[in-house]
Amino acid sequence: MSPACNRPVALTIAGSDSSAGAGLQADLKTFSALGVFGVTAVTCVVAEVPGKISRIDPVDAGNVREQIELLLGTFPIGAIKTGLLFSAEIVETVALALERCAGKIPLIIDPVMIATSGDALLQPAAVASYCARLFPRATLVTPNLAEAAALTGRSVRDVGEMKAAGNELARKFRTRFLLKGGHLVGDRAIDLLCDETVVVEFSAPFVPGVSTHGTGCTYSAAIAARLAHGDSLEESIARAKDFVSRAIREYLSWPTSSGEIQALNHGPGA
Ligand code: PXL
Repeated sequence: MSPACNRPVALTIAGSDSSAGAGLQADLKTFSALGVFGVTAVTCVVAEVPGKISRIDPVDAGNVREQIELLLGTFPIGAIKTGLLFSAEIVETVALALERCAGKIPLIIDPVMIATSGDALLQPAAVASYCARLFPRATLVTPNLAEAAALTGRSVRDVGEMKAAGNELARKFRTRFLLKGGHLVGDRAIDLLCDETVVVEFSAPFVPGVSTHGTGCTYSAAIAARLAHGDSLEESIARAKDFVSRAIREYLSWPTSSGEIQALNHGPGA
């Protein structure tokens, strides 16, 4: 007889990254490394390698909905994260499919809009759907600086501007926002957890010169994994920050004829 299996389960609703450093592949690796069984609802398929996105194809919205409904009806899901949702139609579909678990399962929204390479990943019309349908439902929303600037229409280029933008977003959508300042110049990577008035800072030494492709996906997946284990939100963010910092610090690298390729190290070591 097999022993009782009591791993927490987390669901990622995200796109596939063929190079596997970001997207649902990063989420699954993160879930596994943190002792969580990951299940996936695939929203789109991205043909890419580091630094180059060559094609994105959405999955039919009806199929996205069916994946989510089947999973929610079958597994004891302890936390959900969303990554790249690609279009307004898929954002609306995800919001509808998650209605049955509103308020019952923690929901982390990583509002993926632009890749680290600068390529657009989200159709512009989808931003309004995020604001109307998904942010108000979230336990936490995790924009990077470019996404926070796009959502507020403000410049967000230092810690003071991060605080102002974070408090404004939290007030507007009545939920908490984690603004990720990893792209700020400095010797610390600083993130701010903001509600309407209060700000909690999380920081780690900045690691220069490493490709950060997939850090946002990995970070939000790690937060979801810790929430699925039952940690508080602040504890989950602190442990997720440690996990992503280590994945950057102990990055993987391959020499090729066209230069070095790097990827995050979701562990374990060699
Ligand atoms: O890192 C953002 C991101 C998220 N999801 C998918 C991606 C990327 C970046 O390339 O491909 C599927």
